Amino acid sequence: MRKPFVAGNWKMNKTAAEAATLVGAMLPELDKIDAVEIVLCPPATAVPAVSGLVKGSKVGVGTQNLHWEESGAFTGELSPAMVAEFCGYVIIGHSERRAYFAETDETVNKKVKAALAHGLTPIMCVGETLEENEAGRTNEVVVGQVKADMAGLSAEEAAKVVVAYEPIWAIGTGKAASGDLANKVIFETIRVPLKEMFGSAAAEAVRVLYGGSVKGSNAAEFFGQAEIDGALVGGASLKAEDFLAIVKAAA
Ligand code: G2H
Repeated sequence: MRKPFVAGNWKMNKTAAEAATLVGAMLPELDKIDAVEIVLCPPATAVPAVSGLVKGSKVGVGTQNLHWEESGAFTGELSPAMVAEFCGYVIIGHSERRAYFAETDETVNKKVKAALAHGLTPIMCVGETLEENEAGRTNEVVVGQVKADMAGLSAEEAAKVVVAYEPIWAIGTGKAASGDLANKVIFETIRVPLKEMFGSAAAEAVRVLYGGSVKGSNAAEFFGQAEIDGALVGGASLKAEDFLAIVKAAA
């Protein structure tokens, strides 16, 4: 049995002060929910504040990126140890980073390995563009990402990765994939390749999330699917009542 997992990706929203207000509004309710692993991923400047506020609760914290090197002349970057000082999780390879910040499967793979080496749980994002989807290339693209992004991991390491399937055409557009379709894509392009790469036990242990316009009103449709273990939530994670509704639907 895989424990349901819901992460809020706040993207570039909320100052540290605003983050504290949001956490204050939802933490008491979130902390009552034992059945779901809950993670908040604020922007880096709000991470210390959020991490301090959730201390002693069941809620975890993650950053939205990290660099694979230990230290050095990498202006603007965060090392794995810097992230691990405050967080247990890190989002890696989000489609916005791939599209706007030149993230590639090679850098995603380095970041996943660096995160695991520092005891961080990677929330590794994959997904096809609208163009690839319409050209019937979804399976080829997502299988390629899974294989390249998780290349060289041991089965034990692979089992710790949380994979988020985010069809790019569904991100922030209000146009979510249907639960049935997301389930089918996840089985064919994530679960099956993971089994080939790492064996059944590891493949069955990996939590796979759906991401892309998840809301309180459609969350249950995704969480009712056999292959979907939770959600990576963007826009709806910025309001306490919306995020709570999604986490409750996963419980
Ligand atoms: C996809 C998702 C969170 P949203 O990017 O990663 O965002 O829920 O706003 O579509």
